[in-house]
Amino acid sequence: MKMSFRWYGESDPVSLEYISQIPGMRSIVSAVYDVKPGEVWPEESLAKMKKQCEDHGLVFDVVESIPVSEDIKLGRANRDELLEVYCENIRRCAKYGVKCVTYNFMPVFDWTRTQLDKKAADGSTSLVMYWDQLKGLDPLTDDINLPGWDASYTRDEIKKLFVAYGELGEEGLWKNLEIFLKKVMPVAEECGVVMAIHPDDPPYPIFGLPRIITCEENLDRMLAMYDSPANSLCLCTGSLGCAAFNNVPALVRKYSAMGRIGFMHIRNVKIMEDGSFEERAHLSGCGSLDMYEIVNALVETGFDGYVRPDHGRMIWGETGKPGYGLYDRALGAAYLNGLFEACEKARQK
Ligand code: DNO
Repeated sequence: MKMSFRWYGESDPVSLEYISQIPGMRSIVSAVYDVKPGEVWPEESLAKMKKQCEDHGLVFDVVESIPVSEDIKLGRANRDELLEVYCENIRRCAKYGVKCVTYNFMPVFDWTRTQLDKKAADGSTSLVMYWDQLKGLDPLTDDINLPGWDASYTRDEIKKLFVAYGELGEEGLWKNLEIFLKKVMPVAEECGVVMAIHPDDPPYPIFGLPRIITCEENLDRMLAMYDSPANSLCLCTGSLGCAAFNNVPALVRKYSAMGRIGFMHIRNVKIMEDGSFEERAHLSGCGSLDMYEIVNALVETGFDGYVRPDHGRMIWGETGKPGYGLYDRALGAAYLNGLFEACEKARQK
């Protein structure tokens, strides 16, 4: 496996120097942030990022994400043009050494949480989703403004998107995903890039928006739509793992054995009785997921893709981007490295 760390570019309060000091750190996961979704990424930006990483002994070989425009997901008239831009961005990333590109097919919003700084008894804070903070809210009539949601949409635009996705429905979204995969995957294959789709977070419908990358049956359906190692998963343990119907270690074992995991996002979550969940420290004992079983499944199936410690808590007084501070993610990387070493040595005996 190749250990990696997400870095938000020059504006990230966590520096490349600090990241390079984490033992075993190899790769940087980043993106070009100076253009809008749907635009071509300037080569100079990619070249600069590659050089900045190299200067710190790191490799920029994972992109998270090339965003998929709503118009592609909705199959609107300008889809073909946008798909061309998408493919060009994959080619450009490959030219600068990128081997893996993460993306998602979630309507309107990426991850959903109700609070980004929930304080635990020990004083640390983390991201949570509590059902009682969502209950009764209706996106068509209420002014919903959840933390982390794209603030660039006006209320009116959001309403229109909700209506459009309501009309499209799950099967419509599947159809548009298939069109996306059939256009993009041959390009990825040609330039040696693995495309890793991120699961819906959380993996069930929110406010009636269709969600399709959610469970084993749907992951199978997605992978079968284009049967190639280029069409892979970004298996996010915390996203799939906040629904009790997903057996995460079993999913990891199955898809890793099939060679269809390009990227692992590893974090722990605690599922509450009513289905709400809290992001917790990476350690198995801190949440609902068994990290040893997850790592062991990767080791036993010979996983050689990318791994990153996902969302950390804010600890030791650190401030910054929720989920993406230095300290707890670094602890996560150290813990995961320990699990990998132990599982690998046990296997060699
Ligand atoms: C959350 C991340 C996601 C992920 C996208 C991939 O912290 O894991 O936002 O980057 O869903 O496109």
